[in-house]
Amino acid sequence: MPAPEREMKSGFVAVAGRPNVGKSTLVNALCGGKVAIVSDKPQTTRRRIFGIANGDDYQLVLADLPGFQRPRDALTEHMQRTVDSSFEDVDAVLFVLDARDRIGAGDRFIAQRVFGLGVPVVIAVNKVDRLKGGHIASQMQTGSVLGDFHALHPVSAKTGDGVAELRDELVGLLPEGPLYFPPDQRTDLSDEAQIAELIREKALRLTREEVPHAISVEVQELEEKLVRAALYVETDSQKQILVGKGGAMVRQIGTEARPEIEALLGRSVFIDLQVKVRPRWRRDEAMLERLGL
Ligand SMILES: Nc1nc2c(ncn2[C@@H]2O[C@H](COP(=O)(O)OP(=O)(O)O)[C@@H](O)[C@H]2O)c(=O)[nH]1
Ligand SMILES: [Mg+2]
Repeated sequence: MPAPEREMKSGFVAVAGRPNVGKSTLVNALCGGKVAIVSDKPQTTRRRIFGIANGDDYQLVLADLPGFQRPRDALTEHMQRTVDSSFEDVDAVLFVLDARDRIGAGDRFIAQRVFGLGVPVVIAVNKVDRLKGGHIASQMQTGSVLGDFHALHPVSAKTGDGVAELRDELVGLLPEGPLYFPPDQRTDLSDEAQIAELIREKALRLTREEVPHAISVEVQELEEKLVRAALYVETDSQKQILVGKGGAMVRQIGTEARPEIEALLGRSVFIDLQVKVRPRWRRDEAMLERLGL
């Protein structure tokens, strides 16, 4: 007799929370590998990225999202539209709070949105590695009045504390369903898009003030031994910063990105980065479309 088919649970969970609370870091931790780039600069996540946690009998698809914000230009407007549409048709919401910050108007604004969706909301109080027990307890208490939540988990995306329990909780909320992605896949982004994001992450880390927001990366060639990418900025002075003295900054970006790009591709590559000025690309609809934003 053939073995009975194992029951598969699968579904989608949208990840909500203010900028910088650690949504992307937590998605990476839940998926057991890096799918989304992380930085201490707001607006690091610009588009929706599916992070996929695969188990023997489940497939949990997490939608990592930009933080909620007031749109200021075409880019941030696209980002907010992405956030809005990502809450349609999800099986649950993971609402991430920062254990270190005061729970405030920003969190309550998001709470208004997510508790009205009619799906279970799981709250994660993240970054507990930075706090003592007493403070964690009081933060959990404050978080718990945000709405009628299904469960509340203290976690550290950084150390992994509480992450397995949180994953089990979310999987428990999924209906029976098919595999939406091949079971060895951890994200829906193409190799080109993942590489562009990794390069942008290093550029974000190495720059400050207005420069990070002005950077976009496009992979233009991906060959057996070569990755060619353009880093776009909006002004000549931003370009000077990104190029650095004698090209030192852009070289450093390539050096830092290469190990992760090679790990992703499973082969060694030469990385050719060019910094280009594209005035006002954040307001340019055609450019945003080209960049997948
Ligand atoms: N100490 C600590 N830092 C964290 C944790 N999770 C995220 N971070 C840091 O918080 C910052 C924002 O993280 P990110 O995932 O990009 O936040 P997002 O904007 O909500 O996606 C980064 O500097 C992370 O390294 C955590 O559990 N503990
Ligand atoms: Mg993020």
